[in-house]
Amino acid sequence: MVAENISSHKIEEMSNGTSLQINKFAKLSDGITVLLNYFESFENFSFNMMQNKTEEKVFEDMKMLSTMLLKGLDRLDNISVSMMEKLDSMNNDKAASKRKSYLFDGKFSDCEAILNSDENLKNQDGVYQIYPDLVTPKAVFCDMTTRGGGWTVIQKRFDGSTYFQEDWAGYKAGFGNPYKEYWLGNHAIHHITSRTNQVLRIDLEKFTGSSVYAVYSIFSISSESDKYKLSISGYSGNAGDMMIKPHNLNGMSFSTRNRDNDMSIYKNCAVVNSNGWWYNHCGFSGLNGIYKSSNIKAYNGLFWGIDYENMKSSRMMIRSRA
Ligand SMILES: [Ca+2]
Repeated sequence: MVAENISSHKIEEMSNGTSLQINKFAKLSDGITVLLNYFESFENFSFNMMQNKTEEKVFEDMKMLSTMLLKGLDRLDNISVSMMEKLDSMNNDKAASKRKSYLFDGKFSDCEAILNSDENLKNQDGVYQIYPDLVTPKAVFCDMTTRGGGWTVIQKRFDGSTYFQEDWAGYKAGFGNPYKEYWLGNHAIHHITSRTNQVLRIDLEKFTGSSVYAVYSIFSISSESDKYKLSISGYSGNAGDMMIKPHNLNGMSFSTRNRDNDMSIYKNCAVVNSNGWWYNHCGFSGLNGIYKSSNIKAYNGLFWGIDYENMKSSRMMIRSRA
């Protein structure tokens, strides 16, 4: 088919483009026009097919036509993914130039500051040293890849190798191993999130194989004297918003097994859920509980959702908001 060749040529042209210039949009819009013509040609084709043919022949042609249509849809899917990636990349470049990086006396305050100091570190995920409070060094895992990189990972779990049922002091200081599983520490998170406006990104991997994420465009926690109170809003993503709806954790204090700061007068949600987290009358998120080896529904595990589905892995990370 001529139409097919034209569109595949266009698609190749579009997905091979590496430049992020605005004029790329013109090409994408051309591509959509070509695709629309492509589908129109299918329609004409199917009409012509019906003329003067046996039932069997029509059936055969219809089969061929549906195969071609599916191929076309597949291509459309690829195009939209490639468009989204391009847009995303453009937005990230624009945002990166607006974000502030902090370097005091050679001390990087977070992963973003490290990435901003050396663009060769892009895509170099790994453990780096930062000074969240500008005084105390801390080893941290930096995600230098996801959506432009520069993410300071504040929580990472994937195999249950780290004990997470720590008390207030433990959650304050942080624990675990940044090469493996860990909690960065409320003291550090407070300092990073109070210095500049931060975005929180949560990546979750399910036991069923799918990966989902939740982004909150506003995220910070207050000081220890204010019980590391959570400020969170602006959800987007496909994991479902389990921090604000259906249980609002915005404005809630942090609780641990030895500090009951939740809104329930009957229980300490942190004890019920075997973790340290922000709670209202408990909630539908808790990523610091006891690691489970299946997607069992349990509220003392690593759960996200109104049915308490347990996750295979989780990563919480922050970066400044442009
Ligand atoms: Ca309580």
